[in-house]
Amino acid sequence: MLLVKLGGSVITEKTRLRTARSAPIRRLARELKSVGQPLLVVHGAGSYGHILASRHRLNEGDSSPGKRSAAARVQADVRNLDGLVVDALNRAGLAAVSIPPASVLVLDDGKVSTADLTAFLEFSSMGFTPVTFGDVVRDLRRGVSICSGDLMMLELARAFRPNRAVFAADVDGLFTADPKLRRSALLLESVGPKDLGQIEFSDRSRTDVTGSIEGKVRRMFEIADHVGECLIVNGNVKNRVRDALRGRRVVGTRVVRGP
Ligand code: IP8
Repeated sequence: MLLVKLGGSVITEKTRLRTARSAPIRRLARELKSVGQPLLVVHGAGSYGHILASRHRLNEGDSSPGKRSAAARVQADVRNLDGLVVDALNRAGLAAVSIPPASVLVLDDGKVSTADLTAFLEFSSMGFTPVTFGDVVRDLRRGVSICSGDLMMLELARAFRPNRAVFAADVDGLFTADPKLRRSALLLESVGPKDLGQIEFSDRSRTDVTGSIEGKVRRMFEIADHVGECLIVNGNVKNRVRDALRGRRVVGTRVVRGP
């Protein structure tokens, strides 16, 4: 079993509301098909989720009517993006089925309270490719909150112990600083908790309601605990996701488990 997350910045124009990047979605769908192994696919929300979720502070609880409509709007938007991804995967021949987090998981103050992953197990054992994504979900304390695709990666990694988890990002991997801001930033071949000190995290990703890059990297350390290998690679480079999933040596960052 292989686990892959298609990052929101690869499959959408992150700063343009509800704008999908159709060509990369189609290419990645073909790459995933060509891997030829059972897959669990997760994707980010990109501009279908983060812009409105951050504008309406959907991660901070309270269920005023305004917030409720915004939550419903964002939930509908991420489903529209998911429809595009699932459609591309089906056209590529993967028999993709969508399993929205809001239907199978409840949070409590942002942490998982209950998760029923039976649908993933059963669809997967029939040869389907389950697809899930960052979503607006119920939260016992906050009313609703945001479940990131990364949290779904962790839940699936824990439950299925895949051989490999691959994160498709819009850069080559994790750098010592933001490579889009600093030309001297160096790509880290491997990163573990003890390396965090040498990374300069910028707060450029303010619209990212699911947290900072540092928080995402910390989540990856948790994921690395449950998988054979955990990698961040550039999803914009043709065949890199395919090769990484196949276990070939590719440019990227290997995330190693914590102590
Ligand atoms: O893009 C965020 O998921 P992510 C989900 O995986 C929403 O962090 C609704 C903003």
